Amino acid sequence: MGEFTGVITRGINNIFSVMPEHTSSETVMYNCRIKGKILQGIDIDYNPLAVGDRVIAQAISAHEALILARLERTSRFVRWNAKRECDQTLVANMDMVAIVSSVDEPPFRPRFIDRAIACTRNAKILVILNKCDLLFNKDGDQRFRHYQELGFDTFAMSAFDKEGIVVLKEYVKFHTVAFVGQSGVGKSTIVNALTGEGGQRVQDISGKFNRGRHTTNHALMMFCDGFTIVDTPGVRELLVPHDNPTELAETFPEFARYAGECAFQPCLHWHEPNCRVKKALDEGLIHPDRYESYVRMLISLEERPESWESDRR
Ligand SMILES: Nc1nc2c(ncn2[C@@H]2O[C@H](COP(=O)(O)OP(=O)(O)OP(=O)(O)O)[C@@H](O)[C@H]2O)c(=O)[nH]1
Ligand SMILES: [Mg+2]
Ligand SMILES: [Zn+2]
Repeated sequence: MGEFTGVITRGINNIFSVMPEHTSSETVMYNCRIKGKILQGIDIDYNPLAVGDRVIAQAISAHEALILARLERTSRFVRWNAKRECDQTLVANMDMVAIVSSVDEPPFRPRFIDRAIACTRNAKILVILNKCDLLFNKDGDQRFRHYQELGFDTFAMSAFDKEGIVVLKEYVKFHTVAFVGQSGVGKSTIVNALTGEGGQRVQDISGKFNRGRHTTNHALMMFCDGFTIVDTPGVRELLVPHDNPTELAETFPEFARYAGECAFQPCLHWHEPNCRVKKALDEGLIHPDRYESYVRMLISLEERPESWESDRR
């Protein structure tokens, strides 16, 4: 086959599964390593390749190839890896990120959703509330509905309810969707219902939900009829990437309408005087918990060691 372009569907310990483009059968999958271990021209990152990356590879046998280069990414879901002190791309080139949360087991955590939004670069967002068969508290319900008021697509469902899955299928049709969220919210259960195959393992919980257990331990891309899905492992903590902090502010659509009127430009809407966003907050035009969520992310950026700027290059 020689050189070909393909997409990474899975990566474990620097062995990547690559599906060549323009083939319809999943059986033609290549196990790949990076040629020479280092990819040319790629920024130092936790991992140079992520699921969804398009690569140029060279076949060395019927089922093995070497990855020569990574093509430019159109989008990514990226987080800060605190242990390694660098940004880590979890999924690349998806056009939609489905941020899955749950009513309970584990409890609804809107600040996790806010972080996941801030980790999404250049993809449409769908905020999913799963486990709607469980009882939801009023605050949570109000906070979830706020995402819709902010202009995000939202969908409340139960993975066990077939009608909900049919509606969700319409949302994801013609898209490449990455499912992200805390561990145990039901990502794999939803993915399995959508794909109609028991591809990813689902954790069976009896009794109290165990926070520490992660069922899905690597991201996996699956090709379905009319859409493509990436299931990802749940993370307990999601830290926002170390970008320009103004980019963080831009992930809050409710700030945008006021940001142009701030006295300082660009404004972080924090300690700056005559900040129109803070005025809007005081006037009750911005949800206080969303603002709190923003400030916490901003502080987490400030707290990162300065060493990394110089380490990075
Ligand atoms: N009550 C209820 N339970 C659900 C629902 N969806 C999934 N579950 C259960 O939640 C548990 C966790 O589901 P998973 O699909 O493994 O969750 P996950 O988000 O993939 O978890 P990780 O792979 O660890 O990130 C399983 O016991 C599911 O049966 C739902 O809509 N309602
Ligand atoms: Mg899972
Ligand atoms: Zn401001």
